[in-house]
Amino acid sequence: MNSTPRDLEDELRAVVGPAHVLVDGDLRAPYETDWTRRFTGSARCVVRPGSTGEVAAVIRACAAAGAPIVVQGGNTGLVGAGVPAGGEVLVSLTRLSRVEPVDAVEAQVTVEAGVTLERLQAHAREAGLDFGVDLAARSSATVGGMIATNAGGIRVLRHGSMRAQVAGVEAVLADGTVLSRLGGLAKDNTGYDLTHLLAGSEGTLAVVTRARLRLVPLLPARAVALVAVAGTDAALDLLAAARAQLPTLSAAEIFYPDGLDLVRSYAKLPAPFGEPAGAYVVLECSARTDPTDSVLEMLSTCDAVVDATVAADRAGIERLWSYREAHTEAISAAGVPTKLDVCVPLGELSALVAELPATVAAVAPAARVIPFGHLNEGNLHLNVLDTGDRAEEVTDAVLRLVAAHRGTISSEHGVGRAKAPWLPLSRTPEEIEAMRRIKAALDPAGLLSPGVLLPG
Ligand code: 2HG
Ligand code: ZN
Repeated sequence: MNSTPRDLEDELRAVVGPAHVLVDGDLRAPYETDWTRRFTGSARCVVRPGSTGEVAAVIRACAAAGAPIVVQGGNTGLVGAGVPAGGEVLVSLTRLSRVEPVDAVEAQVTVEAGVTLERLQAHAREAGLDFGVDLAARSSATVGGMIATNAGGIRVLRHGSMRAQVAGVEAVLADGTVLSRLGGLAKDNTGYDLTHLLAGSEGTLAVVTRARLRLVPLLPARAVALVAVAGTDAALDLLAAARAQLPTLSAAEIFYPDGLDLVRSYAKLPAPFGEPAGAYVVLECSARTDPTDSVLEMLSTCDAVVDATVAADRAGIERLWSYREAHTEAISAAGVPTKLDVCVPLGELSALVAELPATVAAVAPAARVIPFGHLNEGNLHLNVLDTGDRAEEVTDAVLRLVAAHRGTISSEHGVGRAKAPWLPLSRTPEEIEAMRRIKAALDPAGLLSPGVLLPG
């Protein structure tokens, strides 16, 4: 027989201490709504374990009570996977915040799941190394959440996404079993790669509690160019020139005039150029020695460049990046956006961008779509504002358009609750069935993140 709610909360208090079981609505509230204010639901309670052993005991207690669980890191997710749909026990991992010393010979480090990206970066840099993934939410996003979503960000071009950085994990299964694989061997062909299966599983298969992460060389000399171009096709010509001529290229990002307007009024930034342009590209090169000359040479020979400004000092670099990185906050300040994080082959990018306004207008005439994102991967963040009560219709129309352009409905934010109904646009019935069988094998009672990823 299932325990009563009272029994479970008492058991959880016995595991983590009374101060770390939040039942009161006011205390739960910050955990119950996502950063965009788009997803919200009440948790049965919030539990804050402080160690892997406590996570395992919490999960065992929930499993015995038949209580569903949702796991949360820094609550910076954008697809509703880290907030409750209603009634789950919310397991917050922010107290798992220990970092081990950097292993400089292996260029690896073991950290707990609740460590923020910013802290991981600082820790690696103190040891003369760096972490290969970087993204705008670095001050809050946590390692566990970044593994669960297989986060991407602005350096995928150089180092790949989160999965590529993870050499091993420690994780708790739905019955409380702890899997530990933190040895970090460079080559290990001993069967199924459970680590990489958990990367991108969005909390549906296990709870990641620690990770062994690869580190990359620290490249302190940077040069950033903000480039005005005529439109998406010209941006792709610039990307091709940058890829061919700049071996130190570490980021290539794109945004458009509507996004620039929002960012300028939100962040009080001046117009970057005398004349408005059709699109804007941020290029960054990172190296041991100043890469500015090679950036300037590439820009001076590329016909796609209409205007450009280059910075190599810290303040200038931050200023140029802020035109791109402030998009998320500027858009949220203007309303609650429907966020569609998609990826198409680069050859389809221009057509997708051109067709978006009419596709959105056909189902939500008042809506406006603000595209921006990671040019190198063809990964656009389509943020749609003013959808009114038509968010679902907009999502459907845009994701079908993306699929028609041979794209994927999620590029780096995950599927979550937001896009689970549309998973069949990106995965075959056979693939979805295989995923269901994996889920059923590892979480037969369906307690971990119900409603996330797999369509209902
Ligand atoms: C980024 O690239 C993030 O800045 C957030 O992935 C994207 O806000 C978004 O839609
Ligand atoms: Zn992104």
